[in-house]
Amino acid sequence: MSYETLSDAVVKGDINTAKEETQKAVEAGDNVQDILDSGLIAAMDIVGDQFSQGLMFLPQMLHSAKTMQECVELLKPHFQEGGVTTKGKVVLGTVKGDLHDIGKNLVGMMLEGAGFSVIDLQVDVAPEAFVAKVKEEKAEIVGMSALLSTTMPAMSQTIKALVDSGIRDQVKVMIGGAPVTAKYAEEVGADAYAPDAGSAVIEAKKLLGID
Ligand code: B1M
Repeated sequence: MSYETLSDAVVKGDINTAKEETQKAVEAGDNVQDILDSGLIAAMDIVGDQFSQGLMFLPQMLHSAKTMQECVELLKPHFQEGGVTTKGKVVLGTVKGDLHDIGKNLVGMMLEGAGFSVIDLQVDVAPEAFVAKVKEEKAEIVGMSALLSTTMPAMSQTIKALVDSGIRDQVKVMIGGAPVTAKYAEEVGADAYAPDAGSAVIEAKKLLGID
């Protein structure tokens, strides 16, 4: 199925049409991952390009983001495989200085759907806040998201904070976000990098030795 109307609606920030199109696709039995990838994420790429070219400004970008988030809410129940959360605890957040949360939310949703327990610290999360939550929850994984090249260093600062607090060897670190690469993950000493939400689940399972 083509998701042009859906994509267009997200780019324009037309929440009603976007939600209608998402609902239609769900009811038609479309694959949820396809709706997400070809409809919603594709729209965000267009938004990003238009913003870079000066064809779109911050308020419109925000409106598109809100539209996408409302559509993702409609897809959410379809990501859940079951309510049991037994695979492990993940403390998740977008790093300090960074307010982008759509990708992080998708990662959290997919992890929960796969049976992980997710503690979401939301956005602009300071290194100390990650450390404190990992300690408090005895989490097995800490997941960090960054969408800005200027906030990527906060990932390495958070890893350093884990080392300084003496718990680095008790928790696995996974990082991701559009500007993040596997090479960067290696450089900063993360245990895993995932390019998208689906891969984040695969990597989280690998980190904990789950098949
Ligand atoms: Co911003 N923004 N933004 N923005 N924004 C980008 C990222 C940008 C690339 C746009 C552009 O210029 N082309 C650019 C960054 C350039 C750079 O540094 N490389 C940019 C900029 C510059 C800015 C501001 C600085 C603009 C300004 O103020 N002048 C500002 C910064 C604010 C801040 O954070 N301090 C800003 C603000 C905003 C909004 C608030 C308006 C809004 C965010 C709303 C929100 O998130 N609630 C926004 C948006 C929407 C975008 C774009 C258009 C879309 C981001 C998105 O949601 N993508 C974005 C352009 C783009 O990415 N194409 C852009 C969809 C999402 C599903 O993908 O987040 O990549 P993504 O997540 C993926 C993977 O990366 C991965 O899985 C996800 C799902 O598959 N993943 C992980 C993500 N986290 C992971 C963690 C993991 C594993 C995988 O493990 C833990």
